[in-house]
Amino acid sequence: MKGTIVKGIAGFYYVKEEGRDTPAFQCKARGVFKKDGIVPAVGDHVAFQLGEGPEDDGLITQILPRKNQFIRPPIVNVDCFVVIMAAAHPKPNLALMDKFLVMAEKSSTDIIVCLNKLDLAKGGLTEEIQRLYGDVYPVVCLSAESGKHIEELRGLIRGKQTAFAGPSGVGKSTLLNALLPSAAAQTGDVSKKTKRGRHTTRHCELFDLGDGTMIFDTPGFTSFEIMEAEEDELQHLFPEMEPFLGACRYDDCRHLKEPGCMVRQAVEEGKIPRGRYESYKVLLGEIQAKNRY
Ligand SMILES: Nc1nc2c(ncn2[C@@H]2O[C@H](COP(=O)(O)OP(=O)(O)OP(=O)(O)O)[C@@H](O)[C@H]2O)c(=O)[nH]1
Ligand SMILES: [Mg+2]
Ligand SMILES: [Zn+2]
Repeated sequence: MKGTIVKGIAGFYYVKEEGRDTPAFQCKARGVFKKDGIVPAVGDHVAFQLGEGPEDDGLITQILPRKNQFIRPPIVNVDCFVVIMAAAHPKPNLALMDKFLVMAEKSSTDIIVCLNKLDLAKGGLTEEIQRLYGDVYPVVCLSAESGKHIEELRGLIRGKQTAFAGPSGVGKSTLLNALLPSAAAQTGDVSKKTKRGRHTTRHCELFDLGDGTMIFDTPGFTSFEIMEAEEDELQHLFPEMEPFLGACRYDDCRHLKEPGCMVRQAVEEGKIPRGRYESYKVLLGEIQAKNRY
């Protein structure tokens, strides 16, 4: 039988059979993977056998090759990232948004930019998000709480194993519940004092919306892994820079202060949003600082 790991608790893995609306089977994974250094993870596509009796555990016999994998949170096979920020509470952090987008680009997934808490959006924010990202990514502005525009998102993630990325409190679990009420994922308010989320979601779980659409609920990504990008790779993780690459005077141009830089010229001419270019510079600085150690 073929299926997908949707949850892992204390040495047991819960495997949902492919294309069936039956509950997940409780399975063990025997030593075979340990010797290859592979730990089964939520999102894994596996081959498994049922136990002999109805009370017996199943057995995972094979883990199919992974498309990508993440450490924090420990999930694999992400087809699509919905990078989420809130219009307020917590207030939007575009630099962080760009960091998540770079991580998603590096793992070669589809990408959707999502502004949640549309009901709290003030003057010009949605236009600003559209201006910054609309040329390279699908942008959805919605309210998970009222359900406004969530069908637009549902259409974009159909058939994909999708992860929501974004800081605590932006509404990842609320959005999952809006798309799939039976998920009944726990949500938490945003602290009045620190204006931050409370890290409500503690475990990774994958929910089945039918039609091959699956959504991970996760505790949120740490931006740590992003810095595994190489210095000269970063420029390729900003799709709007791509048309201008290779035309700079110097082959190894980092698009900072070098003369004859076509990327900087494109920024001056308004062909690349300045905010995105500023994020590129910040991330490049972080990568360079890391490489110095
Ligand atoms: N006003 C408003 N509040 C929302 C909306 N969506 C979510 N919230 C609220 O935002 C708070 C945080 O939502 P969660 O879904 O727990 O956020 P999360 O991103 O899953 O947070 P972590 O699990 O901590 O990473 C909750 O109080 C929600 O009710 C929305 O569209 N509008
Ligand atoms: Mg959550
Ligand atoms: Zn350049």
